[in-house]
Amino acid sequence: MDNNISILQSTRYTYQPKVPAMLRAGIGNIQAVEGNASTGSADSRIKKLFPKTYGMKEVSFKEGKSTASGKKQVVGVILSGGQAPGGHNVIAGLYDAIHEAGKDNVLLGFKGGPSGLTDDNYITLTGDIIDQYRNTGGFDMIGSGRTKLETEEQFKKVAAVAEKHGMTAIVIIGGDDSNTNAAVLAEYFADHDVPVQVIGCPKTIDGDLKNDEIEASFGFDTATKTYSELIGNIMRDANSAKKYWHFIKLMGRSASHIALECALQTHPNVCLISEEVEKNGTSLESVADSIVDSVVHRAAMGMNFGVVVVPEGLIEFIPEMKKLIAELNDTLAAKGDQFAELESWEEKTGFLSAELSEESMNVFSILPVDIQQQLLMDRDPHGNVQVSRIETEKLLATLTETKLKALKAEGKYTGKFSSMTHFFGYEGRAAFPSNFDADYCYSLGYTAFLLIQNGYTGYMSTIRALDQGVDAWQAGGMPITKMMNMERRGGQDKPVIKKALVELDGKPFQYFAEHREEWAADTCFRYPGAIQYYGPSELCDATTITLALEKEARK
Ligand code: FBP
Repeated sequence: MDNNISILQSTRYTYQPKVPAMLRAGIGNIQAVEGNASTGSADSRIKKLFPKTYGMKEVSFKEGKSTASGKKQVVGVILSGGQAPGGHNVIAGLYDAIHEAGKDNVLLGFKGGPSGLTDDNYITLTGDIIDQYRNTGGFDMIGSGRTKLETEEQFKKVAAVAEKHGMTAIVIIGGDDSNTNAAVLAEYFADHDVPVQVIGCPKTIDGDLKNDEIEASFGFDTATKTYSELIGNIMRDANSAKKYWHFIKLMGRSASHIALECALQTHPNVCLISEEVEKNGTSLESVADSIVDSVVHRAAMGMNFGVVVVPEGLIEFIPEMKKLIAELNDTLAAKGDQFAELESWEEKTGFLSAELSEESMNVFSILPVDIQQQLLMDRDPHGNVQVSRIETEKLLATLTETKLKALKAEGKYTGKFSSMTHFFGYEGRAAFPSNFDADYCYSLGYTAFLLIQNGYTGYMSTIRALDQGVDAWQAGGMPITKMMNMERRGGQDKPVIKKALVELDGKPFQYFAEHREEWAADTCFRYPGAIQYYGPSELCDATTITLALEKEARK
């Protein structure tokens, strides 16, 4: 027995991911079928920026004699951005397809994300290495990083590295920003006659890389199941001790898909949905008031406990905070070096009051200093505010407490309020992938190779019909440019993949909206428990409630 390996880990090594029936025909018996030209983006600037890769045809695969090239393939792969359960299985599926197609084919794993490609930091992935990571979480096989590939110098370096290794293709496993990198690199290569194809795979626990072709990004299933287990445990504790209000912030940088799915799984007393807050133009004060209403209401029924779920991106959707953050982003993008040289906090706030609008400075001034400082922390390389480091859950717990004290002084509230704050984020990103993510990811990796073998570039690997059984899943590819629009990043308009936010007229939100009052007033907590990997299919292979409700809506 190897004491360094848990029983679950060694058992998961031998799990055989289930793949769609069409992929079981074997690599020589899978045919690419081209569909319509993709002309997704409404912004004409995308077409201009991607003259070589805009408007390419959609691709699907079906059983039939392959017409793909039999040339030797040397493929480089990177994991990019935040960890998401299943990344190792994408690489395993890619590896197995590559070696099924030709024993001389090679898979190189570039370490630490996109910078591994520019710095030529790689390992050759062998069967022995792959077997140590099958069906495991994390990205530790080759690591990950957030370097943005955008300069000509970087593209030239990648082209030189590719030439040195005789590479035929690069697979970028990442979220919206990383797949934007993939699209930009594919366009550069096509424009400069660099004979290297670029294929993306849709990763992110956030669930916001979603559209007609990408029904779910991988990792969302496992991460939401992990958080839901933890929330359920806290609910049971709260319902036992009956003395705390738990404020739980959940990861998900912009969109509230994670919070919504976890709410559907667990039925918290309050769950804020950022997209609704933005639509209603709800101020920070009013968000806190809505929580206070719930606390007061439950206290009146003798329940001085409860659970509040807060999406980590909320802060960017509250109108006055959104304006403040946009101004801070522009200021830091233009004068970040100057700002960094200021030593004292007084100097920094003085500098900001000269740069920000009066309205934003007023908002900034009333925030607790911790939150002010968190709002000023470095942006990530893609210009995003690091919302995982902003303690919104503490801000809301503090505001709630302050308001309750005032109500108590006026004799309008007689309950007891004691809060606990939690942040669940990193706990879910490297969990053992659920069977769904293990199967989905393996198929995505396998399909990425089919796209390479059939000569495509600038495509994302897709697996569709995810709400049906694995047998019926459909493998294909979609030009990445179809998913792009222009957004303001780092003070400039940039082409990026459009983030899919929670649709307020969509079935998952509607279901939540219909039930939240009942969940607020009563104790309807639901306890999903831990992810099950072995046992009856209805227990182990169930996907998210979000996917199930979206399926219902399509009927
Ligand atoms: P990706 O978009 O790269 O998948 O990452 C998403 C995420 O997990 C967010 O939910 C979170 O806000 C962020 O990464 C945290 O980033 P970091 O790992 O750099 O702390």
